[in-house]
Amino acid sequence: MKVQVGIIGGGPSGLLLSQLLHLKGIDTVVLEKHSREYVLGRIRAGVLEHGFAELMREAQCGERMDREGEIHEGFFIAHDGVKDRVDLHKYTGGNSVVVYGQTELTRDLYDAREKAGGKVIHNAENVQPHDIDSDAPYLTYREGDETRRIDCDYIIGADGFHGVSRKSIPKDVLREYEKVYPFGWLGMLSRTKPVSPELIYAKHERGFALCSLRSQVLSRYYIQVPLTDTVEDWSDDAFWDELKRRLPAEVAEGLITGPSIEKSIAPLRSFVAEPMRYGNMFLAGDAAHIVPPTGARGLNSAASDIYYLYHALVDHYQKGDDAGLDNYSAKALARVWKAQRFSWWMTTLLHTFPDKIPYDQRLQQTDLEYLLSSDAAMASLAENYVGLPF
Ligand code: RFL
Ligand code: PHB
Repeated sequence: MKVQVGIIGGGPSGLLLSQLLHLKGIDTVVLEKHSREYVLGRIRAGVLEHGFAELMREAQCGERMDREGEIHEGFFIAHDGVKDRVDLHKYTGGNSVVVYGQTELTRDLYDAREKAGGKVIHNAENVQPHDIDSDAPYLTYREGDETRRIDCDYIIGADGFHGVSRKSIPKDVLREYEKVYPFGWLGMLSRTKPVSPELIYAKHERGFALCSLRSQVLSRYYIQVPLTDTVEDWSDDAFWDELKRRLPAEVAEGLITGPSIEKSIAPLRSFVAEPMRYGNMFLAGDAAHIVPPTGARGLNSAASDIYYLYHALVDHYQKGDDAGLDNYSAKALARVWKAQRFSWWMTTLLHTFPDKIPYDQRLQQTDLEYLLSSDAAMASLAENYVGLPF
């Protein structure tokens, strides 16, 4: 098989790029290691920035998002038994975010690819990029007993943090920056009415908590837990009790509990790999960078990579202009690092760090007091949360 662009990974990054390129007449194949059901079973992001929503519409995949997603013009920060509102709309001159689950968004992308007859190969085993530093790169993968080969002009590594593409870049070329936090998030999904119509990020000495949602009948809650905890350590009752302890009393009193549909623990990590291009292979999304979920930046950063790559590839195929491809890594990384900074800051502001010295604790408290008393600080938070311009 020969295609123009071979994409490794059928998560949101790979599927969105494939769909956008298809609409410009550029031929792609997506090789996904897992089944569609497996990919759609992973409960992940819930908050989309305006630019991402626009890209979904450009990909002709925005219809259900616009119908079922919720526009949020603010969120709350709870601390010391009270909650303060961050007015995104006011501080960004009218901007907002869309609450729409990654699962639903991925489903919409799969449906669009299927409808257009797009080539998405599931359960592709042992995917390998070859000759990526040459003008004739190709992919191989195993299907049953057969090894299949796909020749392409470009390879896109959109295969997430544990994928194969980043690992194919020689060690002396790739520079990796990493920060691992000494805790994780235990997330739980439940078919209950959310405790608040807008998200609540809660700072508490027992640990951070987040009240999020997927719709007005589907809640998503998180609590900070030690890395040594497992899902089995947390019964539904224990989760609800701990969540309540970390919320202001008036919020906790209104919390509707119920059985969990899903529970999982995600360790918190910041990671960037540079450069995001090697030869004719380009990295995008979690394959190149990870943030702790506190600032809701992960999926949104992936979308900005896709935005740059999409325009760069269209310029190449339609105008013979390679400037976008040549600048891709530098341009994407500039925005990636800003998302890193913001996610690190918001994580540091709101979590309980086991090894924090009293001086650091006072600084953290002061950081929050300053934020809540300063229009300039609020505007900075709001501008980053709704997403910096592409
Ligand atoms: P994905 O989603 O990991 O998809 C990569 C795909 O590649 C496949 N794959 C391979 N395929 C072929 N061959 C191989 N060797 C392969 N290895 C892997 C995988 O099966 C998978 O299908 O990466 P992508 O597309 O770059 O998307 C990134 C997002 O998934 C991620 O950034 C977000 O989920 C992060 N995130 C959030 N981001 C936000 O913007 N807003 C949020 O509110 C938000 N909340 C979250 C989050 C992530 C979380 N977890 C669990 C890490 C909340 C949580 C709890
Ligand atoms: C979520 O709903 O899963 C979610 C929302 C906001 C975040 C992280 C996760 O910052």
